[in-house]
Amino acid sequence: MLNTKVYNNTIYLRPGLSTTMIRQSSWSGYPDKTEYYNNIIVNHGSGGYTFLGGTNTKFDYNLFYGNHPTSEPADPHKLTSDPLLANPGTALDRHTVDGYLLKAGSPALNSGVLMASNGGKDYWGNSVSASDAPNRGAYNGAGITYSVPFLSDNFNDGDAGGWNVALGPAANWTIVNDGTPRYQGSAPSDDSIVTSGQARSNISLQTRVKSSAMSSDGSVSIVARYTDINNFYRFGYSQASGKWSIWKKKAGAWTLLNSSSPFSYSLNTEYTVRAVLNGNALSLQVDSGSGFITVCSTTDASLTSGLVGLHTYKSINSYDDVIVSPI
Ligand SMILES: [Ca+2]
Ligand SMILES: [Ca+2]
Repeated sequence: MLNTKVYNNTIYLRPGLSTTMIRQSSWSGYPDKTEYYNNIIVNHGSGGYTFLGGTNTKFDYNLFYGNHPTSEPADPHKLTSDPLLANPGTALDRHTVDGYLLKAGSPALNSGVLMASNGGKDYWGNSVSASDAPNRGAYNGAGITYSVPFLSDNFNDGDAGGWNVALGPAANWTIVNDGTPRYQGSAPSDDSIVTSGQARSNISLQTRVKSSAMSSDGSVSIVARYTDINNFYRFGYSQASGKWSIWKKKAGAWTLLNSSSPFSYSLNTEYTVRAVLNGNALSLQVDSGSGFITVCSTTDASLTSGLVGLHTYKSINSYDDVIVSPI
């Protein structure tokens, strides 16, 4: 391969990984004159660079941040300051990459080198000028001043990438469409949980939920601080009690922590619910149509960190617009 240009990528390696950052190898001969421009390479792991027999490789105007292995290449216009990625490490799939936007004040803004025939658009559809210096990295818009959630999924890409079935048959979970794609848990007679994200402590977990069937002892819930199927908090509505409740499952044992007053929950009606976990303060909020009201709250200190999840027990529920935000 001759004269390849690799430019305006954002590469992120999370802590604990040793994945090679860039590797050249022989594909019926080693590459010659490969040039890397305007890339952001964040290395919080221990991955290095391997060029083997590649020749005339050039790096310029790249930003290298985090760990700097001895194999990291020289670069005449290298930056090593924090690129201020919005919330890196939060992508579920290629449609949930806003964590790689640049925050206002990023040193990567407008500090790249102009590339000929750059295609005119970045990954998000922002324009890329044919005459002005671009950003470094894959994002070419202005620095953002809002915060990007830890996790945000509307399932509108038709898949549930980033979600893992933790309990029950995988076939219980499918994307359905009622005008917008939603993620449905169908467990009319059993128990199912899917989880996503990274272990976190203090969060707001919000989703829209709609039940199409629920047995007399069924429930619909969202889950937080999940470490395994025996340890998590559950926030949801139980048909048996007719109330919203917060439960704890600790070392496999269920504890009902608190419940709301009786609630008239309707099938085929969408509710927007939110669990807020702040230290040992736990609350469950439901959107009344004119703002969220806290229907149930409690304190418990026994589970401190974990994933988020969706829980369906003896019911059929679809979830949409899952948003996990820092608080
Ligand atoms: Ca998806
Ligand atoms: Ca949707």
